[in-house]
Amino acid sequence: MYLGGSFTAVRPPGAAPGTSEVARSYLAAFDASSGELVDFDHRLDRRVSGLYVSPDGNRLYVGGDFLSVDGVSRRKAAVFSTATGQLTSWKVGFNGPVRAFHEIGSTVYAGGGFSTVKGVARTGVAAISTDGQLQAWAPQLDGKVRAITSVPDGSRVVIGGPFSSVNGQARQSIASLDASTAQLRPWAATHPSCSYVSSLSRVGDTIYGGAVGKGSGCYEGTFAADPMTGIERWRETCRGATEAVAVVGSYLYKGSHAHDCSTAGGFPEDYESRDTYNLLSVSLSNGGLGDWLPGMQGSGVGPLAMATDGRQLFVGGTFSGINGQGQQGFARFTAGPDLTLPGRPIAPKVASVKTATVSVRWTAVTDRDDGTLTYRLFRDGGRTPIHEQSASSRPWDRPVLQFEDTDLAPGSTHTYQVQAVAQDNVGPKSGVATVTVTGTDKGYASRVLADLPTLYWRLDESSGSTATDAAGSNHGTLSGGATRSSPGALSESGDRAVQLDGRSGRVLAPQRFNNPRRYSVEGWFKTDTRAGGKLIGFGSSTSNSGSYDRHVYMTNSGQLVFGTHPGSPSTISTPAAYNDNRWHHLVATQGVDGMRLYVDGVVRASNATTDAQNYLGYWRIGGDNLSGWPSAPSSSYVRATMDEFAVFGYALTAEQVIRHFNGS
Ligand SMILES: [Ca+2]
Ligand SMILES: [Ca+2]
Repeated sequence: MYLGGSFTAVRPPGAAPGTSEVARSYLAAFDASSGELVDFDHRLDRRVSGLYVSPDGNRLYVGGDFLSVDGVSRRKAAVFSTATGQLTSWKVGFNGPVRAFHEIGSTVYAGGGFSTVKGVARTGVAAISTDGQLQAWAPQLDGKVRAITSVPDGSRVVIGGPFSSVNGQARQSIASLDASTAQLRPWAATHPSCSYVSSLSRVGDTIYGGAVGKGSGCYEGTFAADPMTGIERWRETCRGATEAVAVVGSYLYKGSHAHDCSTAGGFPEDYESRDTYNLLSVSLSNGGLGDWLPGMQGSGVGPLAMATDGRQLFVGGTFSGINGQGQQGFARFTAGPDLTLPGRPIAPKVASVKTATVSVRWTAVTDRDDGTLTYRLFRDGGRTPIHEQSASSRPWDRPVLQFEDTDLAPGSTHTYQVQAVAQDNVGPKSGVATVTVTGTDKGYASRVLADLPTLYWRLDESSGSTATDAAGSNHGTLSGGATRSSPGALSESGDRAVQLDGRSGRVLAPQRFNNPRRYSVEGWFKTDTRAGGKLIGFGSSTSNSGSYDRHVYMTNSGQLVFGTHPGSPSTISTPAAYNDNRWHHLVATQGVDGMRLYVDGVVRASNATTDAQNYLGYWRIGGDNLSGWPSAPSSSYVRATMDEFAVFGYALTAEQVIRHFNGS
């Protein structure tokens, strides 16, 4: 394993900076299995920024800013014998840094930021024979080359880098060239002028690459393309420069500072104020984000280099740690054993509101390199789980899981603990939750609370503008034409509700939620409006939202529509109208089974849509934007009395919905 960079010393893993250091001048070699430093010690006078081993394994090409090796002149490029470790006689001077090499037959193509090679004009890329003779091959570029690969039969060279024209034709940051004549060959995919291709890797009949953007909103993801046509098979568009890629197994690994992967099924910008994920993987088949998400510390960019021996992944960059452990500049990831444990779940939430039954709910945890975890639920300190279930989770998408423990003795007390398991690693057990089993079925609010709402506004206050959260601290705020103290939906005395005027009245949750994809919204409404309006919604803004879906609105004729926006509106509607001035119970759920819309305890409409629009938003009752939605009503704000609003972080089951409804 050869390593090049800006370093002047290396030290073993775990050693503190300045200790156990061995001098190495910008270039070093290690045993790829043991990590032991190898006796390959050459004195370069400036940094190394490109390394390449010939396909036959005999030659190590080194490029960079250096001018000499072991006191001998080598301007920006040098070749070493891998068998002896000695500098070879190959001597080709460049007037600017060399970043990339690619050998085809007896020709090596070199790319970088130079404009002459051996004193002859060559901009960004040149062809040199393996015995050091400059070839006539000379494409005309207007920029630099960062990466080089070739098509499977070696007849074409594909170059990537910050350039915009080749041979007088517009070619933005990627081009395919005849390996003999330097004439342009087809490359169908285009790249925006604000980004450039930083890395290329061909595996089999696919060329993979990554891009760096030069401004906000620019393409900075990865792609897979047909080598001969340049037609892309997929393009992954996470934001945050991709500096390096490597293919191992069925994933493309990328070193980047990804800060918004909402378009790749991942996290949106500003997710929990966390800036970046530096180490990610995407599926070779479709570019979808993988489960491998190690932590990297100490660097805002990169990793800057990735390499593989087909089984292990080697990562280089300016980082100081990996997964919270000291690891400066270089790290190795192996196929096994599984090193990271699942996290420790917080103690489950337990409640008993139904005779002889306990509801147990817990929030999924994550594991840095496993996306699907199995959960074991233990009762009363037992060694054998009473229940097991698997679920997928990501740091930005952790579902709430649940289990109903039935046939328990009323009055008995039980404890519950949960733990997560991944591959061979058993995570730590959660704290203990204790509950006493009820002998009688409890009322509406107890039933709702037992199902662990994310927020629950009873709307019973008689004054002020706060909608107190009975489940926690997501207290809502009434605004516009929202008035208090209307008689409530429930039969219990003292229940009150909020009246919305249909023009500006609404109640807004203060907390932003990240791209809910498994959730339920619940509430009661009473209206005789003929102008429709939004009853419950999710939107990106605290005023008129730019992104808005996961909403239930009433059409002018009184039908209810539940809609999400996974690229385009996906809606389900009730056949019946509900603007009859009676109280109705409304629940809308989305989860792995799709979307469901319940009215008065019964499913009235459903579909299989599991996705929605990816953004950070606020839950609300009352109006918000409805522009562009099917059968949109005259009014985006509903004139209605609303009560007992709740949001859950998972899809309520039909049994839970009817239990709530029957508790009213
Ligand atoms: Ca693991
Ligand atoms: Ca109420």
